[in-house]
Amino acid sequence: MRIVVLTGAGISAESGVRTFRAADGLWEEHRLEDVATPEAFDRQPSLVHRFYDARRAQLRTVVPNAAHEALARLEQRLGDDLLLVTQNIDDLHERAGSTRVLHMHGELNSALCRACRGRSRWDGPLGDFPPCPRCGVMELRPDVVWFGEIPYGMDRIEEAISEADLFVSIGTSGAVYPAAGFVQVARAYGARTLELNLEPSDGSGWFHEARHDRATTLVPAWVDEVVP
Ligand code: BJW
Repeated sequence: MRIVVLTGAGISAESGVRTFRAADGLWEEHRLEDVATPEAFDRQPSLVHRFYDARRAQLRTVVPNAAHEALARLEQRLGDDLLLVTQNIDDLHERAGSTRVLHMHGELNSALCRACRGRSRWDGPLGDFPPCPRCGVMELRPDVVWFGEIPYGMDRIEEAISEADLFVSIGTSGAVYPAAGFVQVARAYGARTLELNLEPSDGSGWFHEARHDRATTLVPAWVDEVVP
């Protein structure tokens, strides 16, 4: 069975990583227009760097949870028949043991040079405007996909969804496109679709089946069903 799993902020919530749209979410403290658009970075690069530098530093204080671990176990059994697409910029899937992870919205531990377009692994802060390790120009930005930018890996994602028997969406509000539309793409290609989320997402009605509870409860139980 070929499976495409899409994850969002909800899968990392129980590890202590804040989601975006909850009452205590990141967008409560920051207007997304101020920190998550290329225009915001042009206007106030220091503010945007502070936002991502703090999240990158916090990442070192959290660990994967049972939901990340269950998906790593699923990959061990399914191998190439599983593609894990994540909207998350944290590295908790990899630290749990997943290797086939596509970060469609980029990664916190990566920097993108606006001069040479090179991507470099980056664990420290960017707010002191360090030079690009590749070209030396001080034009590094967080390697994340902001509103109005094209997500990474769209061709590979569409190909995998077109071949999938099952599409599973975990811990995402379904508020941000194109990820929010993957369920409709999957259905158009004939896949069965399943939502695992704390509450019904914006697109919950598109799924053949929806289960609502915490990811650390739902995901291990679902993985046990698929690979007993
Ligand atoms: C739990 C839980 C627990 C909690 N267990 N569950 C009008 C209509 C349609 C589209 C558009 C439009 N105007 C503009 C657009 C496009 C725009 C868009 O979608 N805007 C919307 C606001 C409408 N999209 C874009 O601009 C994208 N690019 C694009 O479309 O390019 C064009 C193109 C595409 C494809 C091909 C060719 C061209 C880019 C979007 C970039 C999004 N970037 C961000 C920031 C990334 C860096 C960062 O992390 O800071 O990505 S925004 C933010 O939202 C982040 C997330 O990945 C993304 C999704 O959030 P997510 O993961 O769903 O989190 P939440 O907080 O919303 O939800 C968490 C869920 O978990 C909730 O449901 C909880 O209940 C649940 N939960 N605890 C289980 N314990």
